Order: sequence, then structure tokens, then C-alpha cells
Amino acid sequence: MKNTTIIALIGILVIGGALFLFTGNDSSQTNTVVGTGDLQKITLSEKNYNYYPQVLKVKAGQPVELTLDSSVSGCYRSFAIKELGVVQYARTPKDTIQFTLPKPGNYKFSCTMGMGTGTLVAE
Ligand SMILES: [Cu+2]
Repeated sequence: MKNTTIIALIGILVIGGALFLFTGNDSSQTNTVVGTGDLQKITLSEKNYNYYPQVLKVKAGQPVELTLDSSVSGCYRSFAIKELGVVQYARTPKDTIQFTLPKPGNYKFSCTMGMGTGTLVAE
């Protein structure tokens, strides 16, 4: 009796863990904002020849600090938000790109050549 209870508990833990990982992956479709105070820190990667995630949710009127991790290569390291006149080359993952989205809405971002694209959604 005790053994079956333990096995059942382990089963529940394994299934729970799998579900947790699965939903964790789901939520990574959009960005994770890590920040203290008003600064919104976002890390962008490259996947399948495009930026990942492709939708970045941030707050309007508050500064964003973007970094491109080591998966981002070539011209993808040259980041642009044309609407705001933001064009910046982040040579290494330590280089930061800072901007503020002035008001709620959608802002397109891309590499300066327009190959990799995505959307910043300001709320
Ligand atoms: Cu490009």
C-alpha cells in the first residue's frame, strides 16, 4: 500500500513537471521582461533566420534596454526601429540598445537590411 502511494506521488510529480516545462515553453513565445524600477531589460535571440521572440511586449513611455545574445549573428546584430530612428550595431551580447516607445501601439523592428523582422508591442 505504501509503495503504490509513493509510486503514484512520483507519477504525479513527473506529469506535473512535464506540464510545467510545456507551459514554460509556451510562454517563451513572447519576451520576458527583467527589470528593476522603470528599466525594461529584454534579450533577443536568433532562431530560424529571424529574431526570436518576434513579438516583444513592453510598456510605453518607459525605457527599454535590449541586448542581442550570442545566437544573433551577422547583420542581425544591426538593430533598427525605423519609425523611431533607432539604428544601432550591438557588436557583442554585452552591448545594449536603449530606446523608449513613446506611446502604446505596434512598432516594427528589423535588422538594418530588413531581413529579420519583429514587432514591439507597447502597452
Ligand atoms: Cu540583415
